[in-house]
Amino acid sequence: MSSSSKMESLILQLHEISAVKFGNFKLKSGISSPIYIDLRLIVSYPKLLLLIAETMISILPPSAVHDVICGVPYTALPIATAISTSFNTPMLMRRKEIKDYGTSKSIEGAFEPNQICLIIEDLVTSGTSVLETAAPLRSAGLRVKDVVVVIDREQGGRDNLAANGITLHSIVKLTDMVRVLKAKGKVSEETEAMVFKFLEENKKVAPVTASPSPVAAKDASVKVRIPYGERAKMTKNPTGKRLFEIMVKKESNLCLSADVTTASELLAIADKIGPEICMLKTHVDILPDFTPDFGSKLRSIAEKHNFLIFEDRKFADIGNTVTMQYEGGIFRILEWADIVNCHIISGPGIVDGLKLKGLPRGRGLLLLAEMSSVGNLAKGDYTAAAVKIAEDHSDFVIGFISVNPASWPGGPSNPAFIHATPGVQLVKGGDDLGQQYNTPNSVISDRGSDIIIVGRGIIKATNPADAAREYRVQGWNAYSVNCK
Ligand code: S5P
Repeated sequence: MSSSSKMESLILQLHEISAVKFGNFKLKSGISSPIYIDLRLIVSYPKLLLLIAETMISILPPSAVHDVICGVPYTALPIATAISTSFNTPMLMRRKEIKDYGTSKSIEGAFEPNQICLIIEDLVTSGTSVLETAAPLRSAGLRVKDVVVVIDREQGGRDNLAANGITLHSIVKLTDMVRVLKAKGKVSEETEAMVFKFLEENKKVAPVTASPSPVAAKDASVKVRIPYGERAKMTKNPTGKRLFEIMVKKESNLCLSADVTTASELLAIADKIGPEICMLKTHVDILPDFTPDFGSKLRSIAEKHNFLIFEDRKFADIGNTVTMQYEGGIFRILEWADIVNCHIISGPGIVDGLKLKGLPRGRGLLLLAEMSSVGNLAKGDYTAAAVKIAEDHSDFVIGFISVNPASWPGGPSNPAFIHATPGVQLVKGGDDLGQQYNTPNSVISDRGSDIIIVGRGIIKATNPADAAREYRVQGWNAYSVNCK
């Protein structure tokens, strides 16, 4: 059989088992599509599964060499298994949920650093799922350069993947598939026209999270955001302005939460990850070897790599007390931290207190408007009160710690304010103590935030520098894709 008749036979078999359906379907990206492809069904047709597995490998160019393969969970797992056993290629599995106990591995299987891993996927629309699998593979030290899929929906996935250094290979493109089905009398001319029109109108689907927020799902492909550079001109606070400018200069909206256990480790990681970040967040009170020169040492690293220092002090007391906590004590936070944050539980007096000390030094303040942990009380009226306080003190308040600013009534507020969001990892999940994680793309693109704050996702990675680069690239792509 020639390769094109093999392809036709495969397309017809997929149609035969109803893996290709025509109608009106809502896709993962939120858009409605006249065609829906469900390759989960192939597990019931072992011969077809094997044919797909063999065809996938046969279409790869010689450049797509690989040592191991990894299927994107879950639909592609049986395909990857079939390829693995047919071609005697070792397989890896990516966990969707990372456990915070045991080995906490996100990749199962044996591999060596720098081995090349080929990703196997059933279908690509925006490429999000492939990127979500590539990221932990890369963080684990593997190289990912190619992905092979059964069907390319031709809706931007190829470009989104290429932007992340991954070449897409597909057995069949959606338009070719519909053309074959039309030629074989399986679909009408109207259906064919409808699918082509849909593809024409939806050529570029922004990468989105596995579970987009309802707000984002409505308009995931049409959101437009004001560039950080423009917003730098809107803010009244010099530190807020510098932060936006650094983000533009370094193409980074990544804040490292340097939650390590000693000051020396903190300084080492700041120097190592510095080139990737716009901001470094500290919890100075967890460092047993803190010395008075800590601040000046960290500041010289911050100057070297051009990032701001954010002490995550979460002040919460009355105005008079926080002035002393900010300036005095052992830590002398005011001396070295460009940015601090506070709760608003005690009312606006806390901002007045911090401002008294911080504003003359040009420092900035973030208000905790929302929190990432399960069952926290910072929502609704509380969040709205934070916005009001910020507006009243826009010379000192530079923005918010937020979780889903797109869900706030009226959206993420005045663009002069910056949103920084903790609870970010490459896969959605949580820890055993209430932390909840969303992906960089979900936080920036769907939830309308500006900065991803990442702690353990980088600190605990096998190679923190590689992981930081991956977060930076994902965070930046999620921003720039919606930026006009
Ligand atoms: O709501 C919040 C606010 C903050 S500042 N949730 C958070 O997790 N944080 C901080 O972000 C938290 O104190 C920690 O330093 C960091 C998240 O770390 P990770 O290891 O879970 O990424």
